[in-house]
Amino acid sequence: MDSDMTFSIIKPDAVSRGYTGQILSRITDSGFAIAALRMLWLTRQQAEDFYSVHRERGFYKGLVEFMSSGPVIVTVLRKANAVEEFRRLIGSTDPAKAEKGTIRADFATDVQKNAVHGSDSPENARREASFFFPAIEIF
Ligand code: 3AN
Repeated sequence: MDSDMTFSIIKPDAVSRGYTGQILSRITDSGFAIAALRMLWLTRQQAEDFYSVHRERGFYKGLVEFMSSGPVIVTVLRKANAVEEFRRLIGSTDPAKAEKGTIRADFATDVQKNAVHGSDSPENARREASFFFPAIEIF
């Protein structure tokens, strides 16, 4: 996994509202190649482990509950400068503050149910991708 890759989750709110196809189209239309993709339903334990960096935050418990509330789509995406480019495409954490035309501005509900996750550094992209995919399944 190199610095031209990032990791993303289409979250339970967006999957359950039927936005998976539109969000994947936005992603590939923006020049990202899909290097790995899977649909799965996180257990509470997996959600706790994935978000363990936020353990001390007030929103942690609610976040774990939400992320394990329904199926998600996990993807590894490839593009030059992928982490930064993807965070630009999805917009601010709070959709009310997200720039017009971003995925969160168009598909998210609120700061928790914010439709998508995108890694915040190449190091975290590597860690998060390896949480779900063995290297042999990242193309
Ligand atoms: P981002 O996903 O934009 O990198 P983080 O890493 O600060 O944002 O937060 C991880 C996730 O935690 C967010 N995607 C969101 O679902 C949830 N979250 C962040 N801030 C809040 C908040 N103030 N209240 C509720 N949930 C939050």
